[in-house]
This record gives sequence, C-alpha cells and structure tokens, in this order.
Amino acid sequence: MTSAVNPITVTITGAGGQIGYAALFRIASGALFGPNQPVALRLLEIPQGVKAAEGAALELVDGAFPLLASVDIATEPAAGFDGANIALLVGSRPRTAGMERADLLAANGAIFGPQGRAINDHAADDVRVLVVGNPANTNALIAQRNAPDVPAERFTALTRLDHNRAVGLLAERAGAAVADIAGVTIWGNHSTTQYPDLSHATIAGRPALDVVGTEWGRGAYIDRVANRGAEIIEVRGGSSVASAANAAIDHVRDWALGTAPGAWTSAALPSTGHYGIPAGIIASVPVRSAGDAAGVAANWEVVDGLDVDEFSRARIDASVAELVAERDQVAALGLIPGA
Ligand code: NAX
Repeated sequence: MTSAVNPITVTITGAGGQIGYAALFRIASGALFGPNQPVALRLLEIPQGVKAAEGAALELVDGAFPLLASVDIATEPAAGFDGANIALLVGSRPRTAGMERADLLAANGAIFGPQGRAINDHAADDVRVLVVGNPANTNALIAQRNAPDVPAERFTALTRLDHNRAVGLLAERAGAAVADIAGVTIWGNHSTTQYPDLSHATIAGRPALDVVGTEWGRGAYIDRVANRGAEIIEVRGGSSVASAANAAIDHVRDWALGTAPGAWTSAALPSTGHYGIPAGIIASVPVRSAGDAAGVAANWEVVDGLDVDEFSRARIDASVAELVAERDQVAALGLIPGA
C-alpha cells in the first residue's frame, strides 16, 4: 500500500461462489468508490468454499490492481467482519429439492443471525450492509435484528438487479437508450411478487406508459421482470451471476457516492412506515442518496410523496403481505430477537 488514503474495508461473504467471483475483480479495480480510493478485501467463506476463495485471492494478486490494499480470507464471522466498512452478504443456503420454506428460513437464520451479531460486535462504526443471498429481504431482517447497536437503516437488501432488469427491458421494448429512462421503481420483495412500477417512469421525458402502452406496462412487463431470474436460468442453464454482481456494485456505489441529481433507484430498506409499509419490514422502495465524498457514511433517503393509484396499491400490498408472512415465520422460529 503506497496510497496516502486509508483503504475502505469490504467484506464479502460467499466470496468463493459465483457472484463473489464476478464482483471481486470489479471491486478491486475501483468500481465501488472510484479511481482514487483503495480497498481492502475480506473474503468470508465456510470451509467448503475456502479453496475457491483462495484461488480468487491468487488471481487478485495476478490482477496487480493499484487500488487493492490487501486480501484476507476468514472462516469466522468475527474475523471476517472485523473493521468492515461495507459488508456484502452474498453467501446463503440455497433451496434444495424437497426443502420446505420453513427449513430454508431456518437454515438461513443460522447464517444471518450470527453474521448480524458479528457485524454488531466487530464491524466499523460506519458499517453499511447489503444482503444479496436469498431470501434477501428476510435474511437482511434477521441480520438487522441481531445487530441492535447498528442503526437499522444501515441494513439493506438487493433489489437493484430487479431495478436494472426493469430499466433494461423497458429500454429494449421502447427502442430507447437506457440513459433516457428515469423514474422506475421496484416495490416490495425480491421475489415474483415484486412490483416493477412504471407509473412515474419517463422515456426521454415522456411518460413511459404512454410510450409502451398501459396494457403491456402493467401486464406482461411486470411478469417478465418478476420472472427474469427464471428466464436466465432457462436460457443460460444457471442463475444470474454477472448481472447480480453488477447490481450489488451499483447499489453500494450509489449509496456511498450518491445517485445522480433528481434521479432515484430502488433498494430494500427497513420501513419507517413510509407508503403504508409496516414499520421494520425490509421492503423495496424508491431511494436516493446524497453520497459521502469522504467515505461510506451516506444514508439512503426514501423518495416520498409519489402518487400511488389503486393498481399500484394492490400490487405493493400483495408483495408487502408476503414479507410480513416471512417476518412472522422467522419470528415464530425464534430468529429475530425481541419479536
Ligand atoms: P454460489 O452457490 O455460487 O456461492 C455461494 C457461496 O456462499 C459458496 O461459495 C458457499 O460456500 C458460500 N457460503 C454459504 N454459506 C456461507 C456462510 N455461512 N458464510 C460465508 N459463505 C457462505 O451462489 P451465487 O450464485 O454466488 O449466489 C449467491 C446468492 O445470491 C444465492 O443465495 C442466490 O440466490 C442469491 N441471488 C440473489 C439475487 C438478488 O437479486 N438478491 C440475484 C442473484 C442470486 O440469485
């Protein structure tokens, strides 16, 4: 390390997996905080994943990244999150054949509860957390509720991939440039109940629903975005990897450096009751950030005051109801202290 700027420590769980592999090299090249900010990478894995993480660490050396201050591998959450400024929680327990939803939630509770506690006890005071591992919103809730000393709004779940899919598919349909699209929102859960909302979206300044038509924009489009993950699996023969890593990077970069003036994106964060979403539930909403030029200490701000018509209300309520049910299930399993 020759830079005079202190590195930002980024911990990635599941760093030996696919999304970790796709994210590490971009983070090392400066994609999170720009070309003048060094990063220290911490790779947290379970023993089965350590070899893959070690291999990625060797390749990171071979990248000779000027901004990469260090790479460390840990298998214990306490060491993995020690001094972490950014925690990317990617590793989770996937659903396997014959597994009930309650078993899936319990298995993930066994991961995200201890990780939340380790973040609470060992991470840096300014830590910001993004959960990618599914079920992402509820895993984020479990981690957040196990980290009582960390402000709740520091815990977020990834719906930026859904947001980017919604923007990309809209641009494709309209024959427009991605850069001409604004005002898209993903509401609710990172699941097929999510609501990609074009009510306030514009394409080169024109209402998006006028351009693409309400029948498509409030019909087939919603299903296409919500089921895009399954479409990728079908075509590619595997789940989304590079686009997921890209979205996680977009989320953290926009949080830390700020969204463009007047623009918003989507992220799942603990509700304070905004838009009628029950307090505490980690649901996707429209967000912006003013950024923090000196480090990572910015906060997401919910974009308030958007009109929600009857169609949108019903869609948002349905996805939030699913999150409430997941919250009740993990509470019943004793995975969220105090519930
Ligand atoms: P992989 O199975 O390739 O990698 C997961 C890695 O996590 C493995 O190396 C495993 O050893 C590690 N791991 C498991 N438990 C761990 C623990 N307790 N601590 C540290 N590491 C642990 O999966 P990958 O394709 O990388 O996907 C990772 C997660 O992202 C999955 O849960 C997946 O469902 C989720 N996704 C979430 C998306 C979102 O938009 N929120 C989209 C993409 C992706 O489907």
